[in-house]
Amino acid sequence: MDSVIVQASPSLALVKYWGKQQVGKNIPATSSLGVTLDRLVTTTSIECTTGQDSVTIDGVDYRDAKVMGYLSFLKNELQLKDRFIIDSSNNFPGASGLASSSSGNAALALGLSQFSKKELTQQQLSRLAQVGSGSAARSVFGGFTTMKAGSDYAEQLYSADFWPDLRIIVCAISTEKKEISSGDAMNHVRDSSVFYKSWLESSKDLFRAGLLALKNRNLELLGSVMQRSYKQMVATMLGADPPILYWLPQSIELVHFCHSLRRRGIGAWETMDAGPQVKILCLASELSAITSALANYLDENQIIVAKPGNAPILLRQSEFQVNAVS
Ligand code: 2P0
Repeated sequence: MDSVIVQASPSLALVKYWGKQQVGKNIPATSSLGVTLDRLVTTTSIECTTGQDSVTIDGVDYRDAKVMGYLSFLKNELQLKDRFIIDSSNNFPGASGLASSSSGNAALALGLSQFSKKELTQQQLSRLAQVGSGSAARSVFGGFTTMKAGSDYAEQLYSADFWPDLRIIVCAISTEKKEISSGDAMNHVRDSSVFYKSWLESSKDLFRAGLLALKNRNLELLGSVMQRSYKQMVATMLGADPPILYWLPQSIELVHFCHSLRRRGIGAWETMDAGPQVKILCLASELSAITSALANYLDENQIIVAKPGNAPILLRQSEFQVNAVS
């Protein structure tokens, strides 16, 4: 039977995509800057079947309207008549704010594209992935990426080796599935937040400042931009009606933890997304000081140290010609 196995890693936003110009294709209202994380991996196997399409994520049947709609879209775009058994698993908590939708949808787009006769460029693949999830457009690339406001694809800015001593500490505070998805939260914020318009304005400066900080590999500058980006994003949620709050007590504890390290001269720069998890950027030279201190708050298995990672890869395919992504 024809099958593929692909792996992709999530894209963490340093400057946030938060809001859509167009909902169906996830056209972003703000420009974002992302980094693909190496240690977090989604592995997706896809095989043809004579039965019905099925999708399993982390062992759970996921045949909901969003996932099946995206699958139909991909099959249509790739002119695939087959039916598929799709089984995806994350080596990190899914749907809890660790960007599993970015890696999951990028893996699905790459995997299914292998069944088509089309040779896709990475830009075409990014376009396909974005329809699944905005952030998935960035996950199609390794290293550092941008997805500009109004665009239907993301681009790579720098490869994974651009900043060798950058580390990203992922603090998995909770494994609970979040109550409201990122997409629903974005739409709710757009429709009801008193801060949404000013967020769209301020995010333009944040994107420009983030690009400059990254170009100069200036962590202090990048960290200060990240601070404003995630906190202003959260402010739009607090300004919605009813407000949305993803943070848990431990999220706030870790935000203060990072602030106090910085007061002591240690560069621990946190960011957060649509969930309670905290991610901390630092330099390799300060990693052990930060992780030792973190051990007072989290168990070892809640701390994942990542580096900038690579683009999705094809692990295995059988019985058909593979079209490489060029
Ligand atoms: C990001 N997030 O830039 C932002 C920051 C969360 C906060 O993209 O609706 O699953 O599928 O396009 O990509 C997570 O939302 O949302 C996300 P949809 P997605 O990474």
